[in-house]
Amino acid sequence: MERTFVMVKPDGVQRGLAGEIISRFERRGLKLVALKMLQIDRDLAERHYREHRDKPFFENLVKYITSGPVVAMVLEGPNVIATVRDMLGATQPAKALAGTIRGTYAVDVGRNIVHGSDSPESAAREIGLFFAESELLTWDRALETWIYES
Ligand code: D4T
Repeated sequence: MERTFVMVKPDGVQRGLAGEIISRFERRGLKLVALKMLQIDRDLAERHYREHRDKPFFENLVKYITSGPVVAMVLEGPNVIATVRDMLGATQPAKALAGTIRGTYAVDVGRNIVHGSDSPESAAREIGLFFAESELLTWDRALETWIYES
């Protein structure tokens, strides 16, 4: 069973879109196994975005992601990493397909409202950065057989 890390960024929270974004995942049939609100400090931001530390946009990225509360979550299901990435739309919102989250709510790469892990390795790393093992819940969903055939 695959897990992915998803985060409504400060602009998504400020714009009152956290509920709408979580709701999209729920309505799709994806299973929430962890959820919390927090404010990211500089140390966590630098660790989360370590692959971008030498990029020209890094400083602005850290400022942005630490600028207000975020809503972090873990979703679980078969192929959930790719499914979430498709639902988010392209990193550059101008290229995001209409109907995706970024294609519906965002226009600027520096304000692209939501993050989703891009690989199993990133997902494991990011989940570990934001959640303790005890915060990841194992629970039986009553609707499971109406969402997945087997
Ligand atoms: P995140 O990680 O925020 O979900 O974005 P993606 O996974 O979709 O894309 P990414 O890692 O390539 O970019 C991380 C983050 O940096 C911002 N960014 C990116 C930026 O401000 N300017 C840029 O030119 C790029 C490429 C947006 C997302």
